Amino acid sequence: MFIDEAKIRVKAGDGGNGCVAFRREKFVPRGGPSGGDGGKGGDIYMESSERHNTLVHFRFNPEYKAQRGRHGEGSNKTGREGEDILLKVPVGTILYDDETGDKVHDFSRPDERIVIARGGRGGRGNAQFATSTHQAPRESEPGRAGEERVYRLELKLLADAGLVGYPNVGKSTLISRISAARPKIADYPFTTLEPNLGVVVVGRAPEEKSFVVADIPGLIEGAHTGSGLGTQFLRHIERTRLLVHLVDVSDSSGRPDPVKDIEVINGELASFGAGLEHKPVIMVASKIDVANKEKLAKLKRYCKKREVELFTVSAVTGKGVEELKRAIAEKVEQVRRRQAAEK
Ligand SMILES: Nc1nc2c(ncn2[C@@H]2O[C@H](COP(=O)(O)OP(=O)(O)OP(=O)(O)O)[C@@H](O)[C@H]2O)c(=O)[nH]1
Ligand SMILES: [Mg+2]
Repeated sequence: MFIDEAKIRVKAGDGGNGCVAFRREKFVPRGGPSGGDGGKGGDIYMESSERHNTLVHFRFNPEYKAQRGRHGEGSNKTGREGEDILLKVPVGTILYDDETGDKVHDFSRPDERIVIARGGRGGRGNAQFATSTHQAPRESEPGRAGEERVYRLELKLLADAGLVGYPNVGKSTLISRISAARPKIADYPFTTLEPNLGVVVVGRAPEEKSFVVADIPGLIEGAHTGSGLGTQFLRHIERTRLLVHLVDVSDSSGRPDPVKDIEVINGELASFGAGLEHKPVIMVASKIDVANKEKLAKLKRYCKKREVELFTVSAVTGKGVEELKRAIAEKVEQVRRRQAAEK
């Protein structure tokens, strides 16, 4: 199981202080108390959202402080309330109190909203302390402190994009280039035996987008009948929003025809029987630093004819990797929106 985690510290706004003041009006010799109450401090809310998929935004930004309430003023003016803060988390996030380890909330559906730190109440102004026997009170209250807490967030990751292709085409090299995942990479087939998940961040905070990519073992002809590592692990990408299909266009693949490679892999995906062949695909020509020109040209013609998006990438030199990252992020977003609308 792959878990994304983050720790955040939240501090709700303090309440504003109550005010001590007395009315001063012409012709009224001794005005009564008129100190207003302090405003309430801002609350901090947490809400589940279908537009978020990972917790990385909290890693860049682990502290949140809501605005304090304004102090009360004369003429019975209550201080303005502090503004609330709303933190969005992906559906599936589980919130724990970091100190006690207790589970606070399980965000299992979209648009669930809870308060995670309550703002402090405003203090009462002296107007509130007046009684018939105590007509000129000089006391007032300070605002209460806003709640301060440390939480741990946990999210079981589901992949948005699945890397597919023959063994040795550079799937693990690519995921290690675009995420913090560090799978084993080696110059022989079937290096990857278990799926690896990585969180990919595109753009800079606060506008960054993120998605989860899965690197799985390579497929070969006949995988659906058990050749190589079989197709069992394809269930890990059954629910991804799209596939990224890597085709080795160098001579190291030992296979002469990249188009045949694509057809074999597509055949294996279809044989798996989960509809993987109908998922949106981004095609990637990999190892372009050592590309065989004819292979690359043939792949380009094939993709053009079929109107399939093709990116040319070297995971070793980094060429084309940024463009690919952005394209995957965009397509993930598109599919995510479409799926949310269909619900
Ligand atoms: N020249 C070059 N070599 C690459 C590139 N990407 C990967 N390689 C090499 O190709 C070999 C296989 O890379 P991996 O990332 O392990 O391939 P994989 O697709 O994960 O392979 P399996 O896990 O066996 O399915 C390694 O020796 C990498 O160094 C690239 O862009 N250019
Ligand atoms: Mg691998």
